[in-house]
Amino acid sequence: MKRERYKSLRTLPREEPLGPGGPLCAGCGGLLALRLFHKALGGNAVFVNAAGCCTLLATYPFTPLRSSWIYTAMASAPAGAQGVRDALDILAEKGKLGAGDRKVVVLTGDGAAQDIGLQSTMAAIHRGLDFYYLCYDNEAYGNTGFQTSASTPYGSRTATCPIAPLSPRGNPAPRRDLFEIWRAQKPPYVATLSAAYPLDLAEKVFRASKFAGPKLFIALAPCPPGWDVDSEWAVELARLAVETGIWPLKEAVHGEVSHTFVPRRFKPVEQYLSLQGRFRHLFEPKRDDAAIALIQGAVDEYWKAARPGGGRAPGETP
Ligand SMILES: Cc1ncc(C[n+]2csc(CCOP(=O)(O)OP(=O)(O)O)c2C)c(N)n1
Ligand code: SF4
Repeated sequence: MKRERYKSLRTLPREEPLGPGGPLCAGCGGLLALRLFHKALGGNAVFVNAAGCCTLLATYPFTPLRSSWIYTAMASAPAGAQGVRDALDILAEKGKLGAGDRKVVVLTGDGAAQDIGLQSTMAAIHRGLDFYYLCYDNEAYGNTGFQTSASTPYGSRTATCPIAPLSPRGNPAPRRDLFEIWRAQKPPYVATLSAAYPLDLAEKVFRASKFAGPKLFIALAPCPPGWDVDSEWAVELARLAVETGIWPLKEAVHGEVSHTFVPRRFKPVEQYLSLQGRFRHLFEPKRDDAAIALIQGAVDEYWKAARPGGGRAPGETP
C-alpha cells in the first residue's frame, strides 16, 4: 500500500483521544488498537459499543474517552449506529450541527462481531449505513472469562474448550473469516489491523475516510489474561502474528483485496504459539507436532492462494 498521509511515526496525530486511568487490563491489545484508531480518526466521533470489555470505558459518569459514547445490547450495536447516524443527519439538515465531522463508530469484540451481533451487522451493511466498524479481536469472549467464539483459532485453550481427554487440543474448529463475510457484500472498505503496525493502521483509517458506507476494521487484540501471557508481550505478539503470516495485513476496496504488508521471510508459527499459555498444551508436556503442522499448513495454504495478484509488496516497510 502506498502511504499518502502517514509516512513516519512523527506524522501520527499528537492528540490523545483516550485519557489515562481506564479500568481495562494492563497491556490490553484491544485498548491499544482503539487508541490508535481514534487518533487516526480524529475527534467528533460517536462510539456505539456492544457489551464486552470496552464497555468498562464508560462507567457512568466517568470515561477516559474524549468522544461520545453510547452503550447497546450485544446484538444491536449496528442498529444503534443507524439511530445515531439518522439523528446526526437530521440535526445537520436543520442546521443544528456544525460543519465538523460526524463519524459513527461501532465498537465490538469478536463475540459480538462474529456471533451475537452478526445479523444486525449484515443488515446494516445491506442498507449501506455510513459507519465505521472496529472489531477488537481477542479471539474469544474476553469479558465473561475467555469462552470460545467463532473467531477462536484452532488449538486455543478457552474456558469452554479446556484441555481435557475429550478436547486435548483445545478448540477443534478453525476461526471464521469475518473479513471475507463482510467482503462478500462488497462494502467500500474492509481491512485488518495490528497495533504493532501503527502507520499501516492509521493509513487504513485515512483511506477508509474517503468512502461513505460501511467500513470494517478487524484489529488483532492480544489479551494478556485470556492468552495467558504477561502484559508486556501484547505488542510483540501483535507483531509476531503478522511476521508468521497468521494475521495477514490487508484491505479490500469495493471487494478487491490487496495485502498491505508481506514479510520478506515468514517466521514459523510456533514462534508465536509457544509464547502463549493458551497454546502451551501443543508444546508441553509432549510436543504435538501434528497440531503445529496443521496450523502451519493452514497459514502456508493461505499465502499460496494469496500470491497470484492481490497487490503483494514483499518486504514493504509497514
Ligand atoms: C445476548 C447476550 N449474551 C451474553 C451476554 C453476556 N456478555 C457480556 S460481555 C460478553 C463477552 C463479549 O465478548 P466479545 O464481544 O468478544 O468482547 P470482549 O468481551 O472480548 O471484549 C458476554 C458474553 C450479553 N451481554 N448479551
Ligand atoms: S480481558 Fe482481555 S480484552 Fe478484556 S480488558 Fe482484559 S486484556 Fe482487554
